Amino acid sequence: MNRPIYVTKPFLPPLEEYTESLRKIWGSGILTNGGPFHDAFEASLAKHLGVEHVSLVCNATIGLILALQALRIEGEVITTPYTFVATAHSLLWTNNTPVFVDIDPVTLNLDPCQIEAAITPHTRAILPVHCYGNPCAVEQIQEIADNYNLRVIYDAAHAFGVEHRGQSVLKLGDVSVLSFHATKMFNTFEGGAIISPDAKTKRRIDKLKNFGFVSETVVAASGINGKMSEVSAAMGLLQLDYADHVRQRRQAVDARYRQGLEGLAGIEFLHYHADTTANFAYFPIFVGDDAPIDRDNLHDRLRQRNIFTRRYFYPIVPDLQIYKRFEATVGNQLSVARNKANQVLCLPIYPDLGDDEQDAIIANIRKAF
Ligand code: T4K
Repeated sequence: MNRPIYVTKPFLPPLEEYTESLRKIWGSGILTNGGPFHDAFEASLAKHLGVEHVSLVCNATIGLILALQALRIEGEVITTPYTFVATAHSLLWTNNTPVFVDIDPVTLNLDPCQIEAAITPHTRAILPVHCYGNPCAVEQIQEIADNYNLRVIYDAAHAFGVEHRGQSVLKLGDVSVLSFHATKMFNTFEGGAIISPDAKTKRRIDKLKNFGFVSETVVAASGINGKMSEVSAAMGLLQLDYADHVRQRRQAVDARYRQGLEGLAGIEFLHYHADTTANFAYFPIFVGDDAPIDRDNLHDRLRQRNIFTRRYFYPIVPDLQIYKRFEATVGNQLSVARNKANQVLCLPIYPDLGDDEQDAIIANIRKAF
């Protein structure tokens, strides 16, 4: 390829539309701290997602920290090893101990059958990730949480617009956290949102994201600065108008890959459950032992041709030096997660990806095989 193709390229609305919003911000002089764009985006986003209680934040990492703080989680938290480091980092920032439990080989999410064995008297919560926007085993996780009186905080960084059985996945568990980072299917440059189950939890999060201020002179908790600025909120508000278009384009890219790569020996795709309305946030392939080329060679070979795939999520979090002390406590010692991390390659997927570019990616993979 002459032009590099990256794993993603942010969708941007027409510049003139955004300039119009900037003009308003320039006119008002309100740049942050819950301005008119913040409030308008928060309300429109809730409507778009089909949820009630949304708190915008500056990014999902802070969002996860705020969610854990708001629910007063302190102790051991069961989470997945197969995720971006931010999931586990949020636990360390809140003085929690991550307990890594292996994933299911099909969903790539926390294996619900292995959760109970990891529960101890110190367990306070479960922090699952809807990895690649593929919903977790939500019913089983909730049943375990109810039986053991645990809270469930979903890292829904990838799950914008995803539905399970016709309902937003963001309504499940105690709290869900979305990411609107530039690399996500819905972006506000940087940003995110916390979905609360009730107005009381939202109010607490809204205070915590503003340093814990209750009034000008009263600070109720050691909150943080987690606010979304007006330029990001204005971007989010515009992006909502294009969210359906973005999803449709992604779906088309997903379908073209599945068709183009069909029949290659040793390659596997992500399978969505029949109950899932997917958002096509990522297109991971898994290069198995029976493939004629290994994952890293394929990655390097594509890179030489200006195609930049990513190994999300390699290495698994507990294999990072700083997490080695939190060794796996149960089951098969994370062998599924480690195996998948060794096989995964996320292919470029974004609305602007041209058919010719995608066909070149497919042709290069076929040639490598
Ligand atoms: N939980 C989960 C499960 C997550 O995946 C993430 C973040 C979080 C929590 C935390 O969310 P935030 O706090 O970030 O809201 C990226 C993102 O930085 C990160 O948000 C994301 N997950 C993670 C999976 O990927 P990198 O290091 O891969 O990004 P980078 O800069 O290498 O970008 C990848 C490609 O995207 C580039 O090669 C080109 C393209 N790109 C990137 C940026 C930033 C653009 O075209 N424009 C851009 O502005 O981490």
